[in-house]
Amino acid sequence: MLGVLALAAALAAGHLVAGFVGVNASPYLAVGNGAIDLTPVELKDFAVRTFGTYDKLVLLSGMAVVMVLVAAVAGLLSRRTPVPGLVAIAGFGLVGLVAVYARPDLGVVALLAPLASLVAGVGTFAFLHRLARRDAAPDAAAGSSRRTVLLAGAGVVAGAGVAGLGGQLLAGTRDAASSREAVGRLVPARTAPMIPADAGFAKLGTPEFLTRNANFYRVDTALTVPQVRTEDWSLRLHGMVDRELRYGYGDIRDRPLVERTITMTCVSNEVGGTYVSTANFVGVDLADLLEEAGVRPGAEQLYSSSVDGWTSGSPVAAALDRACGAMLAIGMNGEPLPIEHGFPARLVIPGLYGYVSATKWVTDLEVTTWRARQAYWLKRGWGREAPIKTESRIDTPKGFETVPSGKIRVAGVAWAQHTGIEKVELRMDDGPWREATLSHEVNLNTWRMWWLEFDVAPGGHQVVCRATDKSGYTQTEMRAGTVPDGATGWHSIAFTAR
Ligand SMILES: Nc1nc2c(c(=O)[nH]1)N[C@H]1C(S)=C(S)[C@@H](COP(=O)(O)O)O[C@H]1N2
Ligand SMILES: [Mo]
Repeated sequence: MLGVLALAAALAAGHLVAGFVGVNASPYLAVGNGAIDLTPVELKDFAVRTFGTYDKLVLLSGMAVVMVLVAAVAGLLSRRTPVPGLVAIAGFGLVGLVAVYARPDLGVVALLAPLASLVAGVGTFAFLHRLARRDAAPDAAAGSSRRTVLLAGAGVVAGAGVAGLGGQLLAGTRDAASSREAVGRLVPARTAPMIPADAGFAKLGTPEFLTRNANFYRVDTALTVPQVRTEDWSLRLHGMVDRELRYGYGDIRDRPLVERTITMTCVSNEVGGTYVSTANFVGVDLADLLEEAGVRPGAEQLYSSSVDGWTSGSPVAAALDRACGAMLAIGMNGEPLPIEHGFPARLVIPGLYGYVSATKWVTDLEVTTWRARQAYWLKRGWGREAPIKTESRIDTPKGFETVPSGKIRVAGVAWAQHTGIEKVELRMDDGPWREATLSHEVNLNTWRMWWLEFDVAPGGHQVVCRATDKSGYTQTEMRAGTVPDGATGWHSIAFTAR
């Protein structure tokens, strides 16, 4: 119990100080963030695939369980002498210090948080241990001093609760929600064309053509969503350019804004997966900003950084290609960017997986070469060039669903951003490939829905889909995993007709 109490005191003290020096300095979160950065790529990919958006909750809970166990065992080993407990708590403190020190987005002041943890943890353990030992001494007035230990323990719990909560409240006062509300309506000078009713087949079980912000898939390494207020935000554009530029939020907002309908996809999307969503993004042309700065010959990589230290490398050519429509986006589906999708500003480069194109909370753009800089996921084994692969997915029927026999409609979605979908074919059991009806094409950078009717007899069935894009490429049947540059293979669904 003493070990766990000391741990609670340590975490709470660190969290309180982090309320002043930046929430990511909280040792618990810093260690979690450090764990994310150190996680081998296969494990990270497994976590994203298995736990989805809950991957962070799973990580934090796992850490909590491990810490409580270690603290409890250290406490048990400290019956005679406080040394094992002190060593364990100090060890935790050191791990916290290293984790905060290693964060690219935290300064030296942030070290105060893990230091507070170290002092509070060690101090609490030594103090409670002394009280408890006195209690166990042969000449102790047993009852009264046991009560003292329990009272002290309760005091620690209360103090830790207040400190932890205080840290949480302090961090909350710096959140970006009110700044986001103050942005008001973003009115694009050029709006995206209206989405026609026949762009989707939601009634047949495919997704809505435009994904609501709340349903838009989310993938990032941030344990706590970065809180950046517009008044604190700026974007530095530098490197191999004729003149370095810096934009404030107003500089971007006051330019003529464009709106584009774009389907984003994550490289961690498995065949049949859901890390694909579509939105109307509002912002400015990345090519405009790059041309203002003047890109020098020999530039290859647009290396972008987020406030939280995450980085991404995109081909400069893709960012400059006006036909591609790369953006610095500040709005999404008629609202300022949601905080978890990168408020105040993010990159969106159609046709490339998110990790090489879609930096959220972006504050720095460096025009450089591939040799000079290596972005976050590149260092961890993912590919440098990562165009989105042509894919298709069956949404109805669901896997292992039972449907009435007779006429059934199979429906789904396909995407080949930048190239466009030419056709989607389906094969039921060992029948011939048949072409599905495609939805209205909104633009080449968005997904397309499809459906096809089959007559199915009672019994088990298997339906497979494959898309062909406008370059003439048909999805390969060869199954490949997501690492290093995106999964391949045909999506198939097994179902039963009754
Ligand atoms: N700052 C930051 N930006 C990021 C990431 C990240 O981890 N940190 N993840 C990228 C990845 S892998 C993807 S797929 C997209 C997802 O964007 P979304 O969460 O808005 O859907 O954001 C990209 N931008
Ligand atoms: Mo991603």
